[in-house]
Order: sequence, then structure tokens, then C-alpha cells
Amino acid sequence: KAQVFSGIQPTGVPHLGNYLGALESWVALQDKYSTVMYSIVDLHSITQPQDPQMLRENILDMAASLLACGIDPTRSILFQQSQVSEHAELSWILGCLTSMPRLRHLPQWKMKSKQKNEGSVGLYTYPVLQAADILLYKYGQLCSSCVLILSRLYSQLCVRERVMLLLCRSTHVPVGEDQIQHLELAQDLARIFNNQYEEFFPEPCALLSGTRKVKSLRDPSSKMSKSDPQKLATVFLTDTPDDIVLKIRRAVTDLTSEVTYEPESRPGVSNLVSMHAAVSGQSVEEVVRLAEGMDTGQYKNVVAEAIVQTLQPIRLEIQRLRADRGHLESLLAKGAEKAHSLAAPVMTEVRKLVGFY
Ligand code: AQP
Repeated sequence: KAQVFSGIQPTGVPHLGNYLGALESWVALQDKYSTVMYSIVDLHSITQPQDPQMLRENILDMAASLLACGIDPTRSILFQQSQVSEHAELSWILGCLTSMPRLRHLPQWKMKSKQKNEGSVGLYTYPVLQAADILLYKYGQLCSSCVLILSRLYSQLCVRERVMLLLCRSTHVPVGEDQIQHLELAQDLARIFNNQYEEFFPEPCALLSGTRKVKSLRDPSSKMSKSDPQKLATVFLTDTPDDIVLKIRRAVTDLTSEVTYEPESRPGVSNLVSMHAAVSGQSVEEVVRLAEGMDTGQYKNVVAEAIVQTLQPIRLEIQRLRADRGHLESLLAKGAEKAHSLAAPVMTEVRKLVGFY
């Protein structure tokens, strides 16, 4: 059994998109893999300005949310990234093996630097830190046939075909489709390091962590985000049933009253349909059939109710866990200790290979 690593930024309470696109599958991975590591990636979060007091709160809130969703600290290593200093150290070494043009076209930089007009050096090198997060735990040994397929075919495939190929293999790093290029960077960096120093890092493999992208309720052309300033755009895991009903009722749809699933031409109503399908465990077709005869106003009530049913137990559990900050801190400290015990020997070897004596 292989190991799994993934991370989430403590930039606020997680939302329905984080849950359906990542956390739900993180929970399931605990049953399939022997070592499962989930990191609250606070080093990543400061690539955008963060208020220190708020960041501290968000880290503990994120820990409470992950536990409430079903991350079990007896089966997973749950830890705060900055508490394991090897992440930053390896990131520096890998950054020295990367060129500026290699990073310029990666999605995180393109998306977030555009929003801000300019971005920090940290935002630019974000994918290098991501590569360090993964490589530090030496995952994802590819079998030789995978290497052969990849080397012959990979560069000729389009993104969707690459995702399908990655899905077919035994894979270890849960990533969204938009993160595939970042994982490719980690693969490249492993290769570059091995060429420059010595065969050391196995190339990490991707595990597609859900193809569902939940869209903003106010602007279905963009994804639902923790940091979206529009309060009605995001359904948080801590939202009360009233909050959820209000947000879904106000969700942007269009002038057609029928409920159909046409993501290109009707992104708003299609977003409702796919959220409804995901939370109720039904297919999109089943959900559309169920909505026959309803207008979008009536349908919104059904969707809101289904979301409330899914999120209500999680919200109550977050509330309970939040009340004991000391317990959360001690869980994170124990997680960091375990992560450190895996990362430290890897970094000792890396330091030797680089020549740091
Ligand atoms: N809208 C979404 N739909 C599906 N999956 C999503 N994820 C994020 N938004 C959606 C997935 O959640 C995991 C953790 O994400 P993250 O917090 O590390 O980074 P992010 O993608 O930048 O998330 P946010 O919510 O948009 O945060 P902010 O506002 O801080 O940038 C990832 O697997 C991600 O794919």
C-alpha cells in the first residue's frame, strides 16, 4: 500500500466546493492507503496577505473542519505545514533547480496574479513549495510500465487524456484537474534533482480527487472560493440551514424556468444540479428527472434541503470541536511530530546529496 499526501489552505472555513471536490475523497482514502497525510498548508496561505490573529483562528478552524468531515487522526497524519520546517527547506533547494519561465505559465500564478495585478515571489514559487510538500515524503514510485507509457505518450496527450491516464494508474497525490500542471512540476523537479545529484526521489503520481468543480453562487463562471468577498457566493460548512436556504435561493440562474443540465449555456442552474447530485449521491440525470415539472425557484428549495441534510451534522461537529482549542492544538502537535519523523531522514539525505556538510 502506498502513501497519500494532500493539503488545504487555512484561508477560512472550508466550503461545499472543498468538501465535494476534495475532503469527501480524502476521507475515503483513509480506508485504501496505509499512510495518509493531510496538511493544513499555512505556508501556502501567506502567499496572499493574512491577518495573523485570523490565520491562527483559521488553522484551528480548519483542523476542526477536517476532523468533522471524517479525517481520523488515528488513521491519518493531520498536521500544520509550518510546524515541519523541512517543507520550507526542501522548497528552497528545489527552487534553485527551477527556471523562472517554467513557473510563469502555471495556473495558480496566472489566476491569482491577474486578480491582484501583481503577485508576490511566494505566489510565483507556490508550486515549488507544493512539489516539496509531496517529495518530502517520497511517494509514488511509478512502476516501470507506467514510466514507459508516460515517456512515450504523455507529451502527446491533451489535459483530459492525461488525467484519464493518471487515473488508470496506481496514484498517490490527490489533485484537482487544475492542479495537474503543478504535479507535473513536482515530477520534473524529482527528475532534475535525480539527474543533478543522485537517483533519490521517486516521481510522484496523481490521484484525481474528484472532477467536481463547485461554482460560485453569484458568478457561476468562477469557482466557489473561501476568500470570495461576496458573502452569498459560498456555502460554508458552518452555515446554518437558514444561511444555506438564503444563499441557494439567491443563487444566480437565468431567465428559463425549466431545470436542465447544460453547463456551457446554463452554468447557474447546472451548478445547482451538480451540487444536488453530489450531496444526494444521485446521478445528474436522476436529479434532472426528479426536477421535472418544477421551476428553478421551486427546485432551489429542494437543492437547499439536500445541502442542509449533508452539512448539518458536519456543522454541529465543527461547533463541538471548536470549543476545545487545546485539544485541537495538541492533535496538530502530535501530527507534526509524526510528519517530522518521516521528513527528517529524507532531508538529512538531501542535505548530504547537495553537499551541505
Ligand atoms: N469550488 C471548488 N470546487 C471543487 N473543489 C474545490 N477546491 C477548492 N475549491 C473548489 C479543492 O479544495 C482543495 C483545497 O483547496 P485549497 O484551500 O488548498 O485551495 P483553493 O483551491 O485555492 O481553495 P479556495 O477555497 O478557492 O481557497 P482560496 O479562496 O483561499 O483560494 C483542493 O483540492 C481544491 O482543488
